Amino acid sequence: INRSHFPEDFLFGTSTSSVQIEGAYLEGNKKVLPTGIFSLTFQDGGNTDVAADHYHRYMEDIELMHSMGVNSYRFSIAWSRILPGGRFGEVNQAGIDFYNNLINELLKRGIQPFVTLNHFDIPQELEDRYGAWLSPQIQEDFGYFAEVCFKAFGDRVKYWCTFNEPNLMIKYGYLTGIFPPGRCSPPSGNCSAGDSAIEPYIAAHNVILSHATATDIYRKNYQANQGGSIGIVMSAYWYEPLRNIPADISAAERLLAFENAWYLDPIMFGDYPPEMRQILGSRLPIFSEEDRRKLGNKLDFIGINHYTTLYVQDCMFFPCKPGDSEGDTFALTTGERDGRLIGTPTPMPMLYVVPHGMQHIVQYFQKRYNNTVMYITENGYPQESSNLSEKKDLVNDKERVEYLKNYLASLNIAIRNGANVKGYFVWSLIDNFEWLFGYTLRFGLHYVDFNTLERTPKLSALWYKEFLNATPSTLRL
Ligand code: GCO
Repeated sequence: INRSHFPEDFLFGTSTSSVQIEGAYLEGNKKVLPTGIFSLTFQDGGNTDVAADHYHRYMEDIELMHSMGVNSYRFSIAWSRILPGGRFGEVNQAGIDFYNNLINELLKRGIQPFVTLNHFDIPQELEDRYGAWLSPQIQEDFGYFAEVCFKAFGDRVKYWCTFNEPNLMIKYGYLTGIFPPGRCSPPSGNCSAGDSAIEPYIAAHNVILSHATATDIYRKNYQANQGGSIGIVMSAYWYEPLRNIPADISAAERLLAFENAWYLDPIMFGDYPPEMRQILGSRLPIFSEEDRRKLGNKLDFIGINHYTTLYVQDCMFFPCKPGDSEGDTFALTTGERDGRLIGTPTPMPMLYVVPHGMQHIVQYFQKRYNNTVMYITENGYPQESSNLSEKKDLVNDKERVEYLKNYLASLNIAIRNGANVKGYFVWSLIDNFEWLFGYTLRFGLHYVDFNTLERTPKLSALWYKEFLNATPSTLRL
């Protein structure tokens, strides 16, 4: 499989996010990190103060992209670099300058910037002042931040993602409590905070309306002149029924609705999916008249972050152990049951190699959302890295090459079946800070030595270059 099997104007790129690569955490008038907790010390003693030092090495990183021959790059803008105080007032020129330089240098190499406005991080002040996503106040603040970015960068940026994986951000931040701000709600997690069990739904409600607010601003004031498009990125697993019985089949469908349609149905069709309302009743907020006017047909594309597939087991009709199901979904996921593995395990828990999941998740979105334009905004493979790991083994990442090849082949089938997919981004350009795993998992096409910060292409970077440089004529040779 290579580039020539995909449409000619297809975007091929790599993906990163600000917190995970930039470092320079207090430089350029930036305020202490995003919901501070992301600066916590992780198991290997790592934090995000330096990360991959991309803030100082972005020129070198652009060269890495250029030498692979990608035509686009997905990255995120740190809200706290642009508005360190989080609120109206001073726009931080140092932050604007950093992203301007990055964008200009990318364009000089023919690389299209594909920009995410929120990749989990927010200015701490918004959390301190009003509880961030729990307050409707954030809708206006997010709209303001988005507008500052459209104004400053929109003459050159043609692809905007409002949110990265809000489904995961809310689930981890407000349901299980393993991400900032660390709040949790029953039925998941052993928690005392947020015991109302409605916090995740309130926070998500505000995310959805924040997306709509930013999209309205873009469409009204910028899109006609700037000619770009705007969408949202979901963390999208594929799910397969564990047993071939109706209960498990509908559990898998229910879980997909709880994870994706939770956000995409209101944005596209104006209300939450019936599957959720049925279970949650009045715990699911209601959109007011005014909210409703903002919703419906509120995106130009869907971004899909896809890594893996899991089995799903019903817990509604065949109750699982208490606390076992995924939140309120009455569904239990697993990669392995009675010795039956869904795919090859990887060093990341619950990440199995199941290439055909790519085709299925894409076709699910194709069908449910009328074949709206889609981008695969992330797809990638983790390597374990301990103090004893050797660079020479880590750069020889054959498993990643196999993974990428097979997932791209599966994506290709979906496209041949009519799915309107227009681009694909590997997670990630370089090894970086992997949230809960710190620096112990590496997703990069390039190896980063976190002592010297030196970058080295892995086998997968060389493979991607070959994949991208193939033309029908080199193929025939
Ligand atoms: C995301 C992802 C990335 C991760 C990647 C590997 O939310 O977009 O969490 O930031 O690093 O998915 O887990």
